[in-house]
Amino acid sequence: MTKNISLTRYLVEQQRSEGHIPSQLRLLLEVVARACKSISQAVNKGDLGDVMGSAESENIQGEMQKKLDIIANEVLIEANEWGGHLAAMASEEMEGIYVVPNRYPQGEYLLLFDPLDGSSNIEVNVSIGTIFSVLLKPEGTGVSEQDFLQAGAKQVAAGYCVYGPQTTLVLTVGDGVAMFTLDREQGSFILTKENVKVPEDTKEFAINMSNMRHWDAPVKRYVDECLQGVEGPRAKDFNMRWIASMVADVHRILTRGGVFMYPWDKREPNKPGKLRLMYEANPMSWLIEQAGGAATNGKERIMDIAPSKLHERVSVILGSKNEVERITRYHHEA
Ligand code: AHM
Ligand code: MG
Repeated sequence: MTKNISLTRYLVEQQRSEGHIPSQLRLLLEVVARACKSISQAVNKGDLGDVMGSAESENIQGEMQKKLDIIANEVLIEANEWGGHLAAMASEEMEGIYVVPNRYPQGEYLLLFDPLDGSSNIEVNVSIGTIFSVLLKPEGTGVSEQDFLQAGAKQVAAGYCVYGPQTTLVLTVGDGVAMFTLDREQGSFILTKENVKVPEDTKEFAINMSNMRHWDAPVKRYVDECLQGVEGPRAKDFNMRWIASMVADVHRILTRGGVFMYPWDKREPNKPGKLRLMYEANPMSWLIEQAGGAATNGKERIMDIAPSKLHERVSVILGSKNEVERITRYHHEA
């Protein structure tokens, strides 16, 4: 790989060679990356800055907000609202959509994000991240929440930034998955991996085992077979990981394979799952598919689900293809 390809150069070359990225989308992605840089700075300050702890408020999902949830949300909005590339934004931390104010030109894209994924890991200094998804606004004047309700297959760009030992931005515009590491001396994201591939088979699964008694039979069957190791039907020993930051778990899977599950469970039977479709499951599913993996809700491909509301939840099974297909088959057989 040619050394020192910045995100800017990568995007310009994508635009030139494949015509994948119109200039407005290129600007949008650069602005999101810039926002991630500044969120990364805030995350790194930790107890030295006024960024830790609870914000003493609740979001629309009934979850307590941390200061960093709110800071990251504001950084993304302020960075993106003035550039003329967006019509509106939606976030895990805002009930309704945020329409670009009249004082700025309106663009043709819609941006959705989970500004700070893995909030429970902030205080314990474990990797957290930002997840984003980009859609095109349907034709017509004005913009409404309805415009956002498009299946994941309609995404035109998706990615995440993980704030861990390194800050890494992972991106797809539908031409494979590329990873960029933040070079703090240069202040820019540098391409460090291209054509990322998820191995089709794996011996590693990720699920919150404390919910085991609440799972549905197909999930129990799959995990039980993994736990039986060489003595069981899978005839191999499995390893388990659970970081409780989806960005970090997905990053591991994009790096060395594995399967991630946050399935429906009986704790709140009326909710299809914990994770949100539009700004968590869809972008991660597209990245995983672009890397040769698969993503389903147990029954169907996540990216084919037609959303009925902005903060819709979904059961998530994603990662190494053969494993995801097996778990999906167990659901169909049940
Ligand atoms: P958040 O966006 O409020 O941080 O919640 C999503 C996170 C995911 O990153 C992670 O996979 C999951 O919630 C962990 O949940 P649990 O604490 O139930 O294991
Ligand atoms: Mg999240």
